[in-house]
Amino acid sequence: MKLLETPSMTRTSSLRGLAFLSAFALTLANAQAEIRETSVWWLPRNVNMFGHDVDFLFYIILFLTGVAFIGVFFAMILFLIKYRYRPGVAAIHTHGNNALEVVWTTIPAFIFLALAIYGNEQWSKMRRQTPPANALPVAVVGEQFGWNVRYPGPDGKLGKMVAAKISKENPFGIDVADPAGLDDFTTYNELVFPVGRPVRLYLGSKDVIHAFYVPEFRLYQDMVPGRVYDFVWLKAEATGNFQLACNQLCGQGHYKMFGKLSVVPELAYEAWAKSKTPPPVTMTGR
Ligand SMILES: [Cu+2]
Repeated sequence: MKLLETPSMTRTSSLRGLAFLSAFALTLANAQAEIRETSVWWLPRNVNMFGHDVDFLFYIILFLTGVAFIGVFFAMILFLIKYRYRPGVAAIHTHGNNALEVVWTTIPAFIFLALAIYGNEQWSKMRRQTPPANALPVAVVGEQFGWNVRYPGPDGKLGKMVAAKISKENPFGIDVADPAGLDDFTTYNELVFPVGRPVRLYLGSKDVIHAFYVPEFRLYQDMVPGRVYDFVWLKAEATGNFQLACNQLCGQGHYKMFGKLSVVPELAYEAWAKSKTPPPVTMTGR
């Protein structure tokens, strides 16, 4: 193939490469211009009540692995120099040291066990605890490629969601027999959460597996079609603008599947909710 390549062909392909690169750079620039507000080089700031424990675990693991990394490399470099080949010096054969082996196996085993127990405890705090009664219920249903969001109306209650009823016409799988759903309002790719108040999520999917992911909440949850996940909740501790990103490769438009998420004071949330005209009463619940 190389032999058949003419100079003009090479030029065309490098031009095409250049066009691709600039398109890629443009996409990146666009992504940067989005509402992401925190660092891309280190952890984004944490605004969720549960995030502190996640970060704590992250830093402990980073510290432990950092110490082990430095120790291992230090010993390796030291040995490389100390036991390098020198004329006239014979190599020493060793069968190891049992006591040392026991020590460096036991210590990491206990560290792993402690991390597993601690991590499990944090996990059950986040996902197995019943959400507080004053939590704002918000339904989020992923689809190719966007987020259907449903908020309760003045009654504070969401219509009952039934995974089996989720369809094109009824993205939330609303049970029409439930009057609580009549005053609900919906948005698309737009979420507003009140600060300092727990938010209980009802997550679902219309088509394929999506994932609810907000880095600043340290929150990730897969949404498998056929299920409604009602055990995920959070409490935002600070206001700001964030991105709800889909974190499960869900098709060709996956990259553009993000929602604008703002955390605002409770009063601002209420004003926003009031500004959303409730839809006329329909039997599909949309
Ligand atoms: Cu997705």
